[in-house]
Amino acid sequence: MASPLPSSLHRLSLLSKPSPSQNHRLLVTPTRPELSRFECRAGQTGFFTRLGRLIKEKAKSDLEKLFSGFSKTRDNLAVIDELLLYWNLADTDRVLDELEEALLVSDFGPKITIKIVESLREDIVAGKLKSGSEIKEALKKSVLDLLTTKGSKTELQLGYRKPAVVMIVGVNGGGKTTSLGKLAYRLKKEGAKVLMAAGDTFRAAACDQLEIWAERTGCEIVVAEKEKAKASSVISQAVKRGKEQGYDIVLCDTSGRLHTNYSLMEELIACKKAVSKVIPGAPNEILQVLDGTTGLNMLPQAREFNEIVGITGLILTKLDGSARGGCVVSVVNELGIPVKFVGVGEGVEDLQPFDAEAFVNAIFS
Ligand SMILES: Nc1nc2c(ncn2[C@@H]2O[C@H](COP(=O)(O)OP(=O)(O)OP(=O)(O)O)[C@@H](O)[C@H]2O)c(=O)[nH]1
Ligand SMILES: [Mg+2]
Repeated sequence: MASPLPSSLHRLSLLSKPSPSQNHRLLVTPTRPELSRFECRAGQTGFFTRLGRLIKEKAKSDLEKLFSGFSKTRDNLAVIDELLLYWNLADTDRVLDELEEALLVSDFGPKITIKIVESLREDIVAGKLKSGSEIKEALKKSVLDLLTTKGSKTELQLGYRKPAVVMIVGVNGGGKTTSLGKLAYRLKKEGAKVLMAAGDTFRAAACDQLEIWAERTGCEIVVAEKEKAKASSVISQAVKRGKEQGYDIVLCDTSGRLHTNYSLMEELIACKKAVSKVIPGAPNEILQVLDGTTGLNMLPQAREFNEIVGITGLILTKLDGSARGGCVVSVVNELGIPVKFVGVGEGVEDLQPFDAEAFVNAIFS
């Protein structure tokens, strides 16, 4: 997929600043063992817990971004307000039919939609909901419940040992590299020492794209020296360096692959194994990037990736360009995997930690 800057600029940025780019660029070559040793210091648990919490808290003060990121979905669902404004009991069936339509159009999916609408109908018939505003509140609460019962661990779980390792996986063009860059920016801003691993060895330009993110965020990066190097080898070397040189977090990019391509899926298994060989128990997070514009079509790929490598969290991207934000609820409900971040734009600050309540308020104005 296209990188965030025109390719002419890649070269320019790399060539025009030889020393910084050489500084941050670590080639994967056979190296002598480094002198520095990894030691698990006390208090590291606290560091990662604090980091996860800080990122989440900061996001709460940035609700504006989330709110504008979901504007298209909110526009789709605005019809619900009009429906409920003049709601009366005699009109229930028609109003609920139209509400159902609005949820379906926003990709909540048939299963969730029926569940929500039928529970509203029951409460209306039982006299528990007596006004349009009560119905709206009940609707928001049922969406919130769906999100929080199955996908509650939305903070990054980085374990207790340094470096924590995060692998980013997904199909082609979903926004993996961009999300990795934005995540590095957030982590770095909170004081973490971040190392990037250019594990997309499949596409020649992929490494350049990640290098631009490394420069932009001031992170170091491990890249393959040779073309078509094994992804697992680059990732393994990066994790080794991360361990030896006291990094807090190693973020590993991987190449895009279709969930139906078994040999490429096997390569992912190899990457995961290579990480755990260096640090038993790692990777701490395997985050799957899902393209929000594909709506419910993302479900089969998410299911397959999860079965093969075990996904610990989801990053839903491009929600700013999508009116199908309801798919967030379906994905969480169907897979029971938490959404950890949402991408709401192409800028460096446009990766928002997912907060279920803020999401519900952003889609139902
Ligand atoms: N609007 C918008 N665009 C995004 C978002 N996330 C990524 N993109 C854009 O999507 C395009 C693809 O992003 P990449 O990060 O290259 O995707 P990838 O998954 O790494 O692609 P491959 O490595 O080719 O599989 C780029 O143009 C990004 O700028 C987002 O949240 N919102
Ligand atoms: Mg990529």
